[in-house]
Parts: sequence; structure tokens; C-alpha cells
Amino acid sequence: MIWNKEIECMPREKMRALQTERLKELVNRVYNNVSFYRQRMDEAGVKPSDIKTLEDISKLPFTHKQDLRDNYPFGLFAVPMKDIVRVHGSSGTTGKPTTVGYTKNDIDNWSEVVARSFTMAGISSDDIMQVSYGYGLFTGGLGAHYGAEKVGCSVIPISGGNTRRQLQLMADFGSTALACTPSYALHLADAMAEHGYSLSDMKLKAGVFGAEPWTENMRKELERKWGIKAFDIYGLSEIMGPGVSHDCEYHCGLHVHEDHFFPEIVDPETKEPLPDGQEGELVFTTLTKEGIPLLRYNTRDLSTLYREKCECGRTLVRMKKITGRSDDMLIIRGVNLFPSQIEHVLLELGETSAHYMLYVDRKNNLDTLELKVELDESKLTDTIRDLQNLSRKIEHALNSAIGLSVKVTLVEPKTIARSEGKAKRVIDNRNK
Ligand code: DLL
Repeated sequence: MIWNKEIECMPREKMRALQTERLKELVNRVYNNVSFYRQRMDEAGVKPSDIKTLEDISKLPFTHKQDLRDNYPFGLFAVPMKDIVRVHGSSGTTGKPTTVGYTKNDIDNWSEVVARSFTMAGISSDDIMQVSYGYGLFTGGLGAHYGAEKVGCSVIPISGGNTRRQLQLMADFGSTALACTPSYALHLADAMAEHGYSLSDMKLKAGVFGAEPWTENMRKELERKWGIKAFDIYGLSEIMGPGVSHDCEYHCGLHVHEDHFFPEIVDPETKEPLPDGQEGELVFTTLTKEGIPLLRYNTRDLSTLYREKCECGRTLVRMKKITGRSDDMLIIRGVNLFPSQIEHVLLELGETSAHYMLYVDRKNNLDTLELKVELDESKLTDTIRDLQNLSRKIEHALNSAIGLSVKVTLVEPKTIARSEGKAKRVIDNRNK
């Protein structure tokens, strides 16, 4: 099923024409309404009238998270506060939160893109959706909520946390769709037995998981543990929230709602635009947003764009599943490493759980890497020798996959901290 066939299957030339019109209007609007953009564009020597084609977008300056922080809280808003009907924010790990504002139209457009996204997951008005993303300043809860209501689902706005209650309501209400982070979905699956439930008590059919990177192997694991189809939902608060892109049943990348969010890929070093098929930093321009429109916002997420038509019939540009952020990349003894590579190897082996934590340290000027990974319940009766063999096997697999030696420590089930929202996978003690 397709939610908005006209847009989602629009011929590419027609989509380009729509985007060009919207881009020109946007650039005029921000130049006239936001002093920050007027100043940036003046400094770059570019006037709104210089933007005539989509390619001209490369003349525009980039925007970064720091620009939102510098203009905290509302300095980048392009409309008066009386037109803002909602504020969200992301806390981040350092410094001030970044705040974003939505007009009534923005909320309508956001609900539309989330509705399109959920429809890609086969979700319809027949479904009971449990929204277990956090409700609050984080965009996950309310973003999913409005989209699910637009689709006509019966929405259970349970928010994140309280695992026992999540499982109880899932069983009692017969939730058929679950929206939460993939790490929390894994935790919920593992917690079922402990709380006296089994898969036969549940009616779940689909999961829409996002807000953090996860691998194809994790998709298989979640599909197996829950007996569901698992989908990837991507987004970020600066651009809108969840629903910037989503994958369809063919899982060949995420369809970007490009009539609202224009994507580019740029070289992480030179920041020059890269052609389709090449990996780089994902940059978005919000083509319709009124509250806080952003020009060429560099997400730092690493992806690749594909424009061939998908088997599902959608012509929307696809972005490759995100494997990490350029600023989450660890450099260990000169080797680039993303936590998702560890997840891939662990699940490929399939001999431990997928709960892990990576500890980075520096001893005698040498980076060290230790992986703590939880044993599967079934391995608890193994002999010490078996367990030693298992850790050596994992060390070997990691070494050949990432080219680094990693000390693997097997720990008991449920000893690694669980997150109800975004998982924390790395503790880097090198700069302490
Ligand atoms: O995480 C919005 C969201 C909520 C998306 C619920 C999906 C579901 P922020 O807190 O601003 O917004 O964090 C955005 O999270 O730049 C990515 O690095 C990461 N991220 C979000 N979705 C995915 C995904 C929300 N599907 C940041 N895969 C983004 C990988 C993701 N990373």
C-alpha cells in the first residue's frame, strides 16, 4: 500500500521541478526572515536570485548543529512565536540542547510523512500501535503518535520505559505494531520470559525501529525474536523528527520524503557534493518547513543515495541504511571503527546475545579495545574451557573483520545496562 501515490511515485523530472520551485521560495523566505541566513549568504556572496536550478544549491552555505546552539533557543525561527504551535529539542551529550519549532503546517506535513512511512511498513487503520519512543522534548514519541493517528491506528501512547508494563499492555491490548528503538525492542523481547510472557501471548506483526544505528543482522534478530517484519525509520529533530525516510518491504534503502527534505551527500573532508552511489555525509535542506527551515544541514550521518526506481513502485530517492555518524567513528590505532561493525560480527556468529559495550582506553600510548558481551542464557552451563574457546572465536572473528585486536570478555546475561531510548555502546576513557 502507498499512502500518497502522486508524490511517492512521481516521475523524477516532475519531482525535480517541484523541488526547484520549493527551493527558490525557501531561499527567498529565509533570506528575508532570518538574519542568520541573510548574513551567511551575504558572506558567501550568494543572493536568492542566484538560485535558479537544483544544482545551484551547492552555492549555499552549510548549517551545523553548532549554529542551532549559537542561536539557542529560538534564534533561527523564521516565523513569530505566535505561529509556533510546538517546540521540541534534543539534549545531546554536550552543551545546550538544540531547539526546533513547528507551525501548524509543519505538524501537518510531519504527520503526513510519518503516515507515509508507517504505510510502507504495511501498517493501517487495522493496527494497534504501541508507541514506546519517549514522549516529551524528544521527537520520537509525539512524531510517531501523530503519524499513527493519521493512518488511523489505535494508538497506545505508552512512551519509553517500564518494561513490565510495556509487555503487559502489549499482551492485553493485542498491539500489532511497535515503535521504539531497536535496542529497546531487543530488550523487550529478551524480557518476555522473565515477566511470564511468551510470543504466543503477543499479536505483534510489525516494528518501526529507529533513532539509532542498527545493522541488517539486528533486523533479522528482531524479526526472529518477535516473529515480525522490522522496518527502519530515520529522522532527526533538526530536520523534523522521525519520518524523514523509511524503508519499504524490499529493504533496499530508505525512501526519503524528498518533496519535503532535499538530500545531498558530501565528502566528509572536502564537503564537496558526491554523486549517487558514493558514501559521504548526509545533508538535508527542508523544502517546506516554516518554523525553523534549514539550508544544507549537515547531519554527520553517513549514507549513500540511489535514484533507481524501487520494486515497490516508489520513485523517491533512497538512502542506504545508516551505519554510523562521522563523529561517532572511533579511530583505534589509526583504524576507523564504527560500533555497528561489532554488532554485525556478533550477530553473524550468533553465539552470544546482541547486548555489548565497547571500552576504549590508552595504555603506554597504545589504544586498547575491550568488548564486554553478554552470554546467551543457553551457554550458562558451558564449561570454562568452552567459554574460553568462545571468547577466542569472537576475538578472531573481530580481528579478521575489523583488523584490530579486541579483548573479549563474556559477561552474564543482563549485566550490561539497558537503555529505554538510544543505546550507549561505547565508553571511551582515552581522554580522561
Ligand atoms: O532520533 C528522531 C527519531 C525518533 C528517528 C524516532 C527515528 C525514530 P534526534 O534525537 O535528533 O532525532 O537524533 C537524530 O539519530 O542524526 C542519527 O544519527 C540517529 N538516527 C535516527 N534514526 C536513525 C536510524 C531522532 N533509523 C540522530 N538509523 C540522527 C540510524 C538514526 N541512525
